[in-house]
Amino acid sequence: MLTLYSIPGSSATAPRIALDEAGADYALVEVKRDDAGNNISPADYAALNPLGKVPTLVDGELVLTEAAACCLYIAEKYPDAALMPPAGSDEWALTLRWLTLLTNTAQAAFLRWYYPDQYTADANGLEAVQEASVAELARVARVLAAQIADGPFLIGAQFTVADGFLAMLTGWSGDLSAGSRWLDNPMLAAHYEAVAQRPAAGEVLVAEGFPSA
Ligand SMILES: N[C@@H](CCC(=O)N[C@@H](CS)C(=O)NCC(=O)O)C(=O)O
Repeated sequence: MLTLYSIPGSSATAPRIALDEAGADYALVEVKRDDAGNNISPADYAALNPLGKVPTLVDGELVLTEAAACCLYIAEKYPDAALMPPAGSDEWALTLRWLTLLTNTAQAAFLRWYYPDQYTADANGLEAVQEASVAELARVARVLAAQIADGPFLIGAQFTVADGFLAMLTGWSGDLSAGSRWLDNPMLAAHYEAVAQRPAAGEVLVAEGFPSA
C-alpha cells in the first residue's frame, strides 16, 4: 500500500487528488511540526524527505518527493484512471508543459509568498519578495486563463494530474489579498469549479480546507 505524508492544505493536495481520482488504496500520514517549524512526528521524517517538506509518497522501497513527480508516478501506476494522455502524444507533451509551469513557476512563486524569509537575507525585504511573487502569479494566471478558454480543463475535455495541481494553487491564492486571488478570474474560477465538481477531487479539496464547488 502507498503512504502519502502530508500537511493539510499543502503541496500534498495535488498527489492526494491524483490518488483519489485513481481510486488508490493508500494511507495518509500527517506530518506535525512545532512552532519553530521542526518536525515532531513522524520522528524520522527527515530520513524520507531530507528537505523536511511535504509531500513524500512511499510505495514499497520507493520514496518519492516533489508533488509534481508524485502526480506523474500515480498517473503511470494507475493507467485505467487516465490521469495523463497517452505517452508521446501532443496532449501528453502539453500536459507536461502545464504541470511544469505550475510547479516551477506558479508553485515556486506561491512558496516565495508564503515563506519570504527563505528567499532573502534582508529582514526588511520580506514584503518586496511577496510583492514580486504576487506580480509573477498575476502573469501566470493570465497565461493559464487563456489556455483554459476552451476548457473545462487545461488541455480540453480530459482531466489530468495538472488540473488537480492547478486547483490546489487556485485554492492557495485565496490567501492573497482581494484582487490577486485566482478565483476572481472567471476562467480560473470555472476551472476550479470543474475540478471541485468531480466527486473524488472535490472531496479532497474540501478535506484539505479549500472551497467546495
Ligand atoms: N517543490 C516541493 C515543494 C514542497 C514544499 O515546499 N512544501 C511546503 C508545504 S506546501 C513545506 O513543506 N514547507 C515547509 C517548510 O518549508 O519548512 C514539492 O513540490 O513537493
